[in-house]
Formats: sequence, structure tokens, C-alpha cells
Amino acid sequence: MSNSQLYPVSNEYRRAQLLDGLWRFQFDPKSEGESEQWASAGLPQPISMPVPASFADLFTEAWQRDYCGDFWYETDVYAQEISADQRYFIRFGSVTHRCRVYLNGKLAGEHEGGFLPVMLDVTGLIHTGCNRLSVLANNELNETSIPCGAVSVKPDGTKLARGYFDFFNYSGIHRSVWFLQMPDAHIHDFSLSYRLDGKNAVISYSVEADGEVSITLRDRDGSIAATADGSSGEMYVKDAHLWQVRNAYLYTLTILTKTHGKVTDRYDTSVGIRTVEIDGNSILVNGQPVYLKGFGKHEDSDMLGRGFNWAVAKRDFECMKWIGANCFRTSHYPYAEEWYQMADQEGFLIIDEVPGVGMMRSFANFMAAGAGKSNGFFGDCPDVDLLQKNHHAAIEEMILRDKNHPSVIAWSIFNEAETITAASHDYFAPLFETARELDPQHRPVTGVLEKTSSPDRCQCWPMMDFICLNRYYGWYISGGDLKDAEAQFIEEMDQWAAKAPDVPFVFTEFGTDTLESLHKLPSVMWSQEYQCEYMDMNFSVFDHYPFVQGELAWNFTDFQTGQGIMRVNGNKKGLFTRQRQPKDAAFTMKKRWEQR
Ligand code: CKX
Repeated sequence: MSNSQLYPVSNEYRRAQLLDGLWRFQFDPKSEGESEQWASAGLPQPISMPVPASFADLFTEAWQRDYCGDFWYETDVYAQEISADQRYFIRFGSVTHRCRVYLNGKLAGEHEGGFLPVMLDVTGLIHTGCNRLSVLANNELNETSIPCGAVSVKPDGTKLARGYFDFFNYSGIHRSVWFLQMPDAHIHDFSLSYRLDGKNAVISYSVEADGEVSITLRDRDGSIAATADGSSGEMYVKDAHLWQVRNAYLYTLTILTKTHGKVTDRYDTSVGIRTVEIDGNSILVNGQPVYLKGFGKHEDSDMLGRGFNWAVAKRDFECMKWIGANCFRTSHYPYAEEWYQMADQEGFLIIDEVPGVGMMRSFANFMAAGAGKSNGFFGDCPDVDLLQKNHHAAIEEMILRDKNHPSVIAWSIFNEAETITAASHDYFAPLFETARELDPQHRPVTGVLEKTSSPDRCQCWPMMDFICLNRYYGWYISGGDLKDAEAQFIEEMDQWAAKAPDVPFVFTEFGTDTLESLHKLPSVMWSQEYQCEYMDMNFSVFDHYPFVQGELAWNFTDFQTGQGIMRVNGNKKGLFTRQRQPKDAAFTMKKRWEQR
């Protein structure tokens, strides 16, 4: 694995060739592909499979949709003349949940974790002409993988993934795959951080590269705004155009490397100048308080499952702009990089979350969590050190990948983990430290608390720069009785007010399952009317507490889950349908958010 996570670019020094398209695919339920040398001999009985996409919803048979275990992808990579002064890489945006990659039958590398890039140096393995690229993937869940879950084995030997979370365990090659060529001596990584000085800005930078570094910052018109030489230092930008919330200004940063006076590599990227800080109970962007409005999302759409698609992303941003949102959380895993690129362009704020989800063991943990009845996890986890190692790696890879996006304003280390035992404190403390150490911009670090993590029991909230709450008063608690729900909600919020009055709070989930077909007066749970009334009740509670600095509704759209008595072909808490059409409550939100 290379530790460079730079997004692929093509220019006179680098070539980035997309390998997306129709690949060959085969399930491997007996895990025999490696011993039978499928990587060198080729898949024995392949079918075609689009990349990027989840495989689940493309089939018509239940066993294929629900498949759990090993599966293979294969394609051909055509390389023009291989030269000794170049390096060659294969880069996957992600492979869910783990993979081993072979080129021409030889192991190129492996990766644990299904939501971050796999960047493999294949310089010694590639040859001119046609090369066979084979991927052995696996989508099993356990209590050392993030997200956490388990696998049950049916009497006929079929495996079933049981996530300790409700979103469908979509799997496959979900993001673009690239064949990259770059000079042997190249640019590996760069980091930026910002300080405002009146109308001007100071950019501190550092570049990891082979050769002498020079950098240039150009404004939108292509005029030079600042330059610098050396692998680290500062640039002074006079009359800086700031990247503002919903009013993005992007500069172009060009990094050049030279060896013996000759340019050897070049990397161009968009950057935005902005600062993020916490001040008392405010979240400040460029020194101004910002109230977060938006959603927890999923990468989820018809047919594609969790596969990235530019058109779906475009529609999502258009809907989010229409409703007056300014923020989303990448619940419950880092999304495809293209989401962040669009957010950078549109001025959206992102709470970037690692797949630290399902760290609570109970039958249907969303039910238990909603009602505050979760049980422990870290104290009796079979191999907590390995789990923490995987969690640590995901934080490291996420920050390496996303640190330079102006849209990213915070890191979320977990969603609804157990946080009430000393074991949970010991588990999370070093992970928070890691995030703080690794981020050159020192953005806020947070985690998302469910109901059991109450003010009197939670041992982890003091680690958070702002506190994220998922609360379902009126759904999992006192469902159908909003008056009772409101009273209980206020009771809890008064406790938080006494405990942590000077910390910003963001509601990262609140919502009701709502059927687009159901209208009822007076309202009942699941009706469109109930979703509207529930939102109004929540808003009045939020507005009562000055430390509440954001509301991210659950969820942007309806999304696919596993089957069960709690889910009607999916989680229906969307403000939009899965086809991205507004429910009635979307108009309630729009009215509020356009004025807030
Ligand atoms: N939170 C009380 C995590 C999300 C679920 C959501 C739900 C739960 C609620 C926990 O991933 O979808 O049940 O709607």
C-alpha cells in the first residue's frame, strides 16, 4: 500500500486512466479461488458486473442479493510502453469491506476496510500490453471490523451478514478504479492550514515530494495570488477571497517539483481558504458563527446500491440547496471523494465520519439505542486491540484523504457506540488523540451519542469539541405522543444544559419513518402529517437551548436496510423518497431553514 491518497489527475507528467466499466465477476462461496489460482488462470465462470456499483440490487435471486463471503472481480488493464523512470499504481476508491488485489496472478497488496482508497504500487508487476487485474473481495462483518457485525451460517452453509446497524450491507467495488502512471520522483502528499489576518490570509503548507518544491496559488481568473518555494513554509494571500458557507470561492493550487532544475512532476487541485474553530458554544467558520442545517445521508440509491454516480450526487446537492441546507454528515462511513469535491464547490459543510458504527451489541440496536437500552461492547469484545487498530487505520486514512477539503469541518469518530463504561473511555481516548494529531488544521473532533449515552452516564462526551446527539423523542420514545415526548426531551436537555452549557451541541439524527402514501388526520405515526408535527416539536426544543448549534435530520432520503419487522423495505425516515422527491415535511424544513 502506498500512503499517498491524492486524487488522480492527468497532466504532462501524470496519467490517470479510468478502469470503470463492465468487469468480470464471480462469487466464491467455498473460498477456493486462491487455492485454485483464479488470479493467474482467470475466473472460471465469470458473469459481467458494472464497476462502480454494489452487486446486490442488480440480481433477481435473493441468494445473490444477500450474498456474504468471498467474491471476485477481474478486468484487463492495457499499459503502453512501461518505462523505468515511471511508477505505476492501481487505485480503487474503495472495495467493501476488504480485498486482496492481484496483477498478472501476483499479489499487489491488500486492504482492510470498505470505505477508503486502496492505492497499490504495481511497478514491478505490470508489463507492456494486456495485464490481468483480479480482486478477491470479502463482505463479512465481525467485531474487529468497522463497521461491526457478525455472520451467521445457515444449515446449508450459506453465510448471512448481520450488521449491528440498519443500513444494507452493500458490497462490491463502489467507487472508480484508476490505473495511474507518474514519475518515479513524484509528489506524494500535501497539507494546508489557514490563518486570517484582517482581509488577508496566511497559508501554512507542507509538501511531501521527491525533488525541489515550488507552489503557486491562482485565483478564479488565473491570476497569481501567492507563490512559495521549499517543501514547507507560508504563503501570504492579500485580499483573500474566503471560502464561505454556501458561497464557495476556490483557488487553484499548483505544486511543481524539480530535479537538477528540470520540472519532474506537477499536481493541481482546488483549495478553499477558510478557518474552523469552536468558541464557547459556537461553531465558527471564518470567525462567524454558523448554524448547521441539513442531514445525515447514506450513499444509497436504486440499482446502484452504494455505488457512486455523478448524476445522483448532483440531484442530491440540488435537493439540499432547494431545502436550504448547508451541511451533511457522511453517516456512517467516508463517502466517495467526488462528494467532497462537489461540497467544496457548493460551499457545503461536512462532518466526516469513519465507519465506527455498530459498536453496541444488541438484537436490533437502533431500537435499543432509540429507547436508551443498549448493552455494553468494549468490555467483552473478543479482540478489542484489533478493533481499535482497524479503527485507528480508518481515521488515519480518512484524514490523509480528506484533510485538504474546505468542506470538511469536523471528524466524527463513531456513531452510537457504547460510551458508558470505563472500557469505552479507554478505547476512544487514543482515537480522539490520533485525529487531533493527524489533522494539520486541528478541526473539531466529535462522536455521535445515542440515548443510553445520557448526561449522567456518558464517559466520552468530554473528549468531544462539540457534542452530537441522535434523539428520537416521539419515535422510539413516546412514539405517537408528541406532548409526552417533548416533556421527556426537555427533561434530558435540561440535564445537558447543567452539565455542558459551554459546548456546542448538534443534533445529528432526529426523525420518523414516513410513508409517502400515508396521510391521516389526526396524524398517526408513519403518516406525512406526523413527520411534519414531529419536526415542529423538535424545532421548538432546539430553539429553547442556545447551545444547540445545528440540526441534521435523519435521513436525507429513504434508504435500503436489511429485512425485519421494523423496516418496510428500508428505513423510511427520509425527508425525500429514495427517488429524491420531497415528502411533506421537506416543505416544513425548507420554510424553517430558509429563514434560519
Ligand atoms: N441511528 C436510535 C442510526 C441510524 C439508524 C437510525 C434509525 C438510528 C436510530 C437509533 O443508522 O438508521 O433507526 O432510523
